[in-house]
Amino acid sequence: MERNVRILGAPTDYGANRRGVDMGPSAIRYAGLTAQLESAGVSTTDAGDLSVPHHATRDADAGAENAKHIQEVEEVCTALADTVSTALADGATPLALGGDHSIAIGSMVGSARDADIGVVWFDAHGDFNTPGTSPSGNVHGMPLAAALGIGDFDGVEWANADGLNEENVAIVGLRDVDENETAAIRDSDVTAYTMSDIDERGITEVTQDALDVATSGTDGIHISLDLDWLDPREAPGVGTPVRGGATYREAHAAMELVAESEAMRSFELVEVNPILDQHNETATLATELAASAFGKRIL
Ligand code: HAR
Ligand code: MN
Ligand code: MN
Ligand code: MN
Repeated sequence: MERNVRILGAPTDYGANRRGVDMGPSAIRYAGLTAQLESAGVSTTDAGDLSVPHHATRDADAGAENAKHIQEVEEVCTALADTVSTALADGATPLALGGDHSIAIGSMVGSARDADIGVVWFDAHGDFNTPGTSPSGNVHGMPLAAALGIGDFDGVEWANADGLNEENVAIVGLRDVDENETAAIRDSDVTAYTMSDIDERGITEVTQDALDVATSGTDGIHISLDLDWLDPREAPGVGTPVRGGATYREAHAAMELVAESEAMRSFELVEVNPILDQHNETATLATELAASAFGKRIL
């Protein structure tokens, strides 16, 4: 049966301190997302954007210093979780467009509402902080810990992804992790691959291992693609660029393996910041990688 991808825009930057990432959904659409997806042989439906509270209507310093704008993040993620879960119930594959990476809480909660899922998290960062460990208070550095109910997030109902367990989470591409975050990742049962692992073993083997972790005993997987996973030379339009990331070819190779796994249940593209981008190239790259993840092949 043909896959129908339902595009869900989440134009929010409440989880990040860089304004501009809220324009990501627009930039990714202008870059030709639907045409790219259709070239991968899937049909698409664009459900438009979730409504996100405007900054002008909210206190700039809302939320605790160690979890900025947590109320707005909750509102957006709760709405996204419902939209993702409805898309799945309708037989579609949700593709969420961020927005900053805090939206992943909503994607994972929705995807794991009626299923056991695994997650592969492509990112320079661990996103494993909690309000207790975060050096910034920005929630986009916390979504994995939140969805897994780790640390301060224990008992935070709206953020907990029921059908997701640490054993089925793999992080790929780490190169910028905070001290306490490193300890939390080590103490957990998630599997983490650094850029050094990719250097040593190659992207194919590492991605395949990550997919094995995520698919083992689960009903399907959520793929979270933070564009800062790529090297800033390929993806300059991100809020928190870190040198030494995945190359253009490595990123495509990884997404092609995602498609080959045939396990994808939900997908998201996050952290595209058009204000910091050059000629929308990061958004364009996001559309191309999405096509690879949905099975686009040259021959
Ligand atoms: N680890 C840092 C923090 O918690 C920076 C993390 C966020 N940046 C992202 N997430 N784009 O992947 O603040
Ligand atoms: Mn991230
Ligand atoms: Mn990141
Ligand atoms: Mn659980």
